[in-house]
Amino acid sequence: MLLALGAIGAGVALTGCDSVEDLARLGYPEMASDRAPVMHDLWIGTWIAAAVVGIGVWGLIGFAVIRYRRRNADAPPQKRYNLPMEIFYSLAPFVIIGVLFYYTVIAQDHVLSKVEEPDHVVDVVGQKWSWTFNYREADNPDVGNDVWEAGTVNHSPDLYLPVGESVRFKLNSPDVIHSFWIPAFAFKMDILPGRTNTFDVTPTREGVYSGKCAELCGTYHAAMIFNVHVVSEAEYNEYLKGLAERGNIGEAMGAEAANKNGPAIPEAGGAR
Ligand SMILES: [Cu+2]
Repeated sequence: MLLALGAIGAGVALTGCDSVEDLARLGYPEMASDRAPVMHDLWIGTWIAAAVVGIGVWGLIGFAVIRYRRRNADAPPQKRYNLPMEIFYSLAPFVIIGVLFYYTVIAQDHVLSKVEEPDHVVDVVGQKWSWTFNYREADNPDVGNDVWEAGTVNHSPDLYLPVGESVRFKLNSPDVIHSFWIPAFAFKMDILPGRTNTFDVTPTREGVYSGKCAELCGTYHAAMIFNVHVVSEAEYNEYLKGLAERGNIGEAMGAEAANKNGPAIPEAGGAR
């Protein structure tokens, strides 16, 4: 028990939990999208399953240590088996995996579900080694154009999203496999060259969150960070109008186009 408390204490210290709410989420990020709660429940459920298994194993170890402790100098019998026990520990892992699999599939279906008509569409380009965001807002009377913003290795781009409105992300890569990840949204999806992956999400909480590439994609993978600003509709439109004023009208779907407004990406040999 002391060991367990010690392990929990060390875990809390190491993960930098600084409030009771952080602790209650067991390190899960603060939730900022409609997809996050179901992933949170899966996370907590998995921890509960792990705790039940852990306590059971510790209990059995303790029981065996005390019940079968050495009482005399004779060596214990070396060839014994216990059939029910062996069947149990062969089957139990399959049962555990089956239950976790079942709940994972349910959570996955929910997270991947599409909305009928997304309020906004953002074409994301993950290029070596930054991001380009194409906002498809030609039909939005407040903006009137498709606009884009591109980051570079030296400048992480900003992604603006209106709170409470659904967004469809279309993920494209002109070069290698990247992975689009906003931890607070509890969502991550690979970006594969030659194919467009899509997912829908509704940001639910205003704030600034971090986004990153979750696939080791080359030399400057670590530079593939971006800032996600979940803001009011008015602030969103204002920001996109600013992009249009900077001349970022139309689309920037390739790495070359994406990098034209910043310093060139340093070429790295063998990064593919
Ligand atoms: Cu990447």
